[in-house]
Amino acid sequence: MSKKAKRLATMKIKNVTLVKTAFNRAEIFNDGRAKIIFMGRSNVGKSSLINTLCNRKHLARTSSRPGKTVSINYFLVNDDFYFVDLPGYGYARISKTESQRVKKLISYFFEQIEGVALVIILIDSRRGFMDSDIELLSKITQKNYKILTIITKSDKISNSHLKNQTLKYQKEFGLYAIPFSIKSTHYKENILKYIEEALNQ
Ligand SMILES: Nc1nc2c(ncn2[C@@H]2O[C@H](COP(=O)(O)OP(=O)(O)OP(=O)(O)O)[C@@H](O)[C@H]2O)c(=O)[nH]1
Ligand SMILES: [Mg+2]
Repeated sequence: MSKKAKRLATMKIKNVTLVKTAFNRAEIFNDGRAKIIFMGRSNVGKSSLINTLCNRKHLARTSSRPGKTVSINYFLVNDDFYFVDLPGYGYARISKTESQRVKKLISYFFEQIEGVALVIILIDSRRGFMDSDIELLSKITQKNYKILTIITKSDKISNSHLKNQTLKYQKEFGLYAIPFSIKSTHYKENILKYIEEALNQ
């Protein structure tokens, strides 16, 4: 069976393993497998989203304190492709040195990385796109990656506000947007379907 046909038959996430943690440039690695990248500000909910998609509570470590993920984590899914959890950026209370380190590591990562099937940018439903998001997005838009916006913590705002926000971001940035909340199973299938389509393109 072709890889594509196999994915269509098995997009259910069956197994997932953390195979690599990169703290610095030298540790960033590439292989032939496709990658789904999760990027966004500290505390926006990247690691929580990965856990929900994989049906695992503690696969990627999460915290109410911003700056939990400090390394680039590669999770191998179904022995086929990677979910890559990036460290968060843009947290005001983090030291300048640490903030610079994270930004440089992410920029370098995007310069080096191959096989990107999709970049998922996570945006907090209460905050919207912030300067640090735009700064990093502008660095990667030249690369012509397929980009998906996920509006996180959607349980924190009303449904009508969420609808307006979703449409606004789609219009403003021309990026398809899907809401998400860890408190509902409602959005997960939609996101998995989008990921599956990106992998098969
Ligand atoms: N109410 C609510 N809280 C959420 C949601 N998603 C994540 N959180 C909480 O937000 C906090 C941060 O979540 P993480 O998944 O660690 O965020 P992150 O983007 O990985 O953060 P860094 O690793 O620091 O960059 C945790 O306390 C989560 O429980 C959501 O949909 N709704
Ligand atoms: Mg994290």
